[in-house]
Amino acid sequence: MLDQVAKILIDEKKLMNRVQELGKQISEDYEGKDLVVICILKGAIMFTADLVKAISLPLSIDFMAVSSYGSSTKSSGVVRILKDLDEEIEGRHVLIVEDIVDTGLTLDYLVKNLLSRKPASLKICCCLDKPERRKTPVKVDYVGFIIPDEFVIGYGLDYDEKYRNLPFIGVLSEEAYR
Ligand code: PRP
Ligand code: 7HP
Repeated sequence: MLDQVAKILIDEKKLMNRVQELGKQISEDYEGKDLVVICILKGAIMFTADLVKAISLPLSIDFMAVSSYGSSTKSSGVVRILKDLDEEIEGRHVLIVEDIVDTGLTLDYLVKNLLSRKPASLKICCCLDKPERRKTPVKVDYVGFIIPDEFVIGYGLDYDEKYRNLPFIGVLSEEAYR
């Protein structure tokens, strides 16, 4: 699998350090609040698992699965809900946790959808932000890393459902696309 990685963009140590910083900031910001962390499947699983361990507050975790990429490296622009939340979020403080914000279409859809359920507040925490690719503006409250316009894999991110289990963020080699 490693021979399909052109380069490592963010290594495991850098990821873990940044996750700790984000967890500390989120713990301060949500002190005394009823916090629901929403992990957007599947890409955000690794990031969410590490992030919630770095948050020193009582919280609940829920999951939503949406898809806009299918098996390609390009967003289809059409967001589909594959799995909805188990819990009600009305009156609660909601933090969406995503692996990456790219075109912004997924988060734009999610924000509109979740705001219609009347949470007390709604914020976004993303591990990676690729601002050059944005098609619609999205206000991301907590950002792990800003990255260039390269297709990345690992730490939850896939290409055709593979490479999610790499412990770092890497760039996929051109041979792997073929
Ligand atoms: C990926 C990623 C984000 C979204 C970001 O999800 O996990 O949810 O794309 O792209 P955007 O900003 O251009 O909308 P994907 O649909 O590939 O599903 P996955 O998380 O299951 O891999
Ligand atoms: C979605 C996505 N999935 C994996 N790698 C990337 O660079 C991506 N951008 N948007």
